Amino acid sequence: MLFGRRTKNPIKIPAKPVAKWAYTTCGYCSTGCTIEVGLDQNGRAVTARGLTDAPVNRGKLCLKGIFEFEVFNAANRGRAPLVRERFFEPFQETTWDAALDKTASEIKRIQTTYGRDAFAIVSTGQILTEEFYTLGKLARGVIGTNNYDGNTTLCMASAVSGYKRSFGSDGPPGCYDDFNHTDCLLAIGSNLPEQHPIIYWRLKEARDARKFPVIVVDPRVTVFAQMADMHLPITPGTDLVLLNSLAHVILDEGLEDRAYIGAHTTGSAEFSKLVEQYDPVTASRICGIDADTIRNVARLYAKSPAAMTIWTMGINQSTHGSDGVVAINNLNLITGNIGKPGGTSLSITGQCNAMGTREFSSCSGLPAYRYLENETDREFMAEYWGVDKDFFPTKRGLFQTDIFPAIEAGKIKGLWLIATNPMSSMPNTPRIRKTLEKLEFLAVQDAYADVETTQYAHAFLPAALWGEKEGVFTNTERRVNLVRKVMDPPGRAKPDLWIFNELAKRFETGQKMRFPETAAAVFEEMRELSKGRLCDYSGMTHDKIEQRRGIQWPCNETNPEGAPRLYTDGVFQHADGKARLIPLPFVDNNERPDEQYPFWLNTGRVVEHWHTRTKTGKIGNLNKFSPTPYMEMNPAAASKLGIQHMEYVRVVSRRSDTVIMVQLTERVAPDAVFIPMHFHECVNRLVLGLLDPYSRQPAFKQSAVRIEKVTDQETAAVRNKVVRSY
Ligand SMILES: Nc1nc2c(c(=O)[nH]1)N[C@H]1C(S)=C(S)[C@@H](COP(=O)(O)OP(=O)(O)OC[C@H]3O[C@@H](n4cnc5c(=O)[nH]c(N)nc54)[C@H](O)[C@@H]3O)O[C@H]1N2
Ligand SMILES: Nc1nc2c(c(=O)[nH]1)N[C@H]1C(S)=C(S)[C@@H](COP(=O)(O)OP(=O)(O)OC[C@H]3O[C@@H](n4cnc5c(=O)[nH]c(N)nc54)[C@H](O)[C@@H]3O)O[C@H]1N2
Ligand code: SF4
Ligand SMILES: [Mo]
Repeated sequence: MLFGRRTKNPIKIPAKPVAKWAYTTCGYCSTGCTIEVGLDQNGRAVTARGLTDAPVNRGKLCLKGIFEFEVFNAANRGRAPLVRERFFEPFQETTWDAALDKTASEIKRIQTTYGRDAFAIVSTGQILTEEFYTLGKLARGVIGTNNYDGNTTLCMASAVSGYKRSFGSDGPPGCYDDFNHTDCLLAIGSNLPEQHPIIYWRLKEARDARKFPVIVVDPRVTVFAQMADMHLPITPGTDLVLLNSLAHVILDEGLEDRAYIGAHTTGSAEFSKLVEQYDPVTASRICGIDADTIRNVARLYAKSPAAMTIWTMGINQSTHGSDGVVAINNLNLITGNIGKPGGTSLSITGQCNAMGTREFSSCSGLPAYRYLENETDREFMAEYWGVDKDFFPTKRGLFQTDIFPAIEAGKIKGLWLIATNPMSSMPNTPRIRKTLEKLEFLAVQDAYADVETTQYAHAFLPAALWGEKEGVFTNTERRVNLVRKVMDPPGRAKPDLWIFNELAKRFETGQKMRFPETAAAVFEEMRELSKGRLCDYSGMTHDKIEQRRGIQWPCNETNPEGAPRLYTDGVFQHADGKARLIPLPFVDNNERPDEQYPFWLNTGRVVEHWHTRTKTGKIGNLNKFSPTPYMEMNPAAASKLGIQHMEYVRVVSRRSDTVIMVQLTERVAPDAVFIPMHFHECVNRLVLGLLDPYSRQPAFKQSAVRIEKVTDQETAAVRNKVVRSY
């Protein structure tokens, strides 16, 4: 292929020797793109392309998807199980039998000595749904600890909690096709072009065709804010005030959908009374958006025949995360914008299978949106799995963010981490280090042997990655898509499903229960027990999913091809079939900038990197665009402190400090800085992470810091390279 200067030194990309294209689904973000991996004659992955007839991505991929096939040969993959007696000793390579025997016997020892809940399990949003379901069966039916959760508490917990409070169930009601029908799009705390590039492309195509207004609410001038019709640079952590005020204007000016409110909601009187207090002038003093803009946006939204809201971590990762989600739902309920084309509350999910864990992992309850608190659900699952129903706890246990303090307090003595790296991703790294040191036993099950959490592990279980195993992922719009096996795992690494099954065999009840070996057989169980539930998979099979290039649940006899939207009939999942309008008073409880710590610290992502960089840090074509940590700082603020572009500075919070390179940019306000989350021993040393009272999700986006000049620039540069590069 030839590019650019055709006559003088053209850039030549040699054709790749592809013998076979293999179908699979991207393992990074929740967009859910279908990928074809090109294999050469020796079965080596040499290239990738987006599948043209895939309904989500229509032939497109973002740069992470394009280079994803390189993870198969990346450095430091886990190839052999490792064990050791104490975490400061060197690891010994061992057999799978020995590593699994040790893990099982440590689980039993800890549970016998300290009680069943003294052993905790924290999983992820990044393994296959069949694996989630099997892990749930193992955790709930065999091991029987109630301290079982996922990293989704850092990510989607507020969305889940908000959907449950408003609609009576989790489950995003909208889809990407809503962009093709909407007349107004409000995007809150989401940087779609960098974090979900292909969803953004879908939005852009729809907007180019129909020219509807896009309003972006974000304290930072993101790429998304730059393409918006209106950018609302909100004061950090005050979205709830803005949303209450939008509702105030709508009700005050009689722009609400009375008929919809009357037929499909309860609680409107209490709700109206609360939002009366949030007139635009009062609200503007708190949220920093002027009163006229609030009125303008409220009118625009309410007068649009169909209006929708999307949001991501700017809402969820806040002390008002769950309330923020409910407030978005309130806005859409009072304007009749739920379940109709272009009118919806669509939470943009994060990890490739954050939805799969919500549907089937049993982290917060039992499979297919069943609850531990519900006797009928407990009976059904106990019978289905062949366990005693009284073996199940009667309410959910600790969230991830409460499991770590429980370790600190000595209540939890053993931990099993599956596909998550809390050493880098949890707030307050120094405290997490101290916490992990206290464990009597830590098992780390990860695809990479150099994941930071192994520093404290007693057993390392090397796992197969995406594309080295088979099963399904569910994306943001409830579309279930298939990951086909493209490649064998390296060395002796094994699929997570195999590891769960082998561990189950080491427990008495596990030997009696059914633990099918293949993902297709596990999928049969999921189909069966989801029949008649909201997340109904009963009309799907692996082959049908591949043929259709993904199917949106519910998929059953009524909807054999799946359904694009939920709640189209206005019947919700609360017992009375109505949605709740919930009054949400704003309580200002964040750590705020003050004289000692005068800057807001905001954190998030860049397009090239994935979370803690275990994957993208080793892929040359991604890492080279963003090789070192950096901090965005406003030039006006920097000049006051005498700080130059590209200089190293020390950033200090009440927790700890870090040394980092400064990038001067007006993307951030003079009283704010932004640091990407991707680098180890970096931003999460500083973050406080206060928890939302409903979802227990940390406020990663709001902390206070001060910035100090560093005189010895050379040492800072060397240290930076040693600690944070691969
Ligand atoms: N390239 C890449 N893509 C990813 C990921 C990745 O690591 N890399 N991770 C995936 C995952 S798991 C997730 S959860 C998603 C996250 O996707 P996003 O949520 O879109 O990404 P973030 O950068 O974390 O945060 C989004 C925005 O929230 C803004 N924000 C901060 N504070 C506030 C506030 O108080 N109010 C408002 N309204 N906005 C605020 C930030 O300025 C930021 O621009 O991305 C997914 N996609
Ligand atoms: N400051 C700050 N911190 C944040 C955030 C933020 O915005 N700001 N965002 C939070 C959010 S939204 C999220 S989702 C978390 C993410 O935080 P983590 O989940 O801790 O981050 P990852 O790097 O994605 O870790 C996943 C691990 O799973 C491994 N892995 C990948 N695939 C497989 C597999 O198939 N099997 C196994 N066994 N292992 C596998 C990878 O190698 C990697 O080590 O970070 C949170 N932390
Ligand atoms: S947009 Fe997300 S799912 Fe699609 S290729 Fe990029 S990382 Fe993969
Ligand atoms: Mo996330």
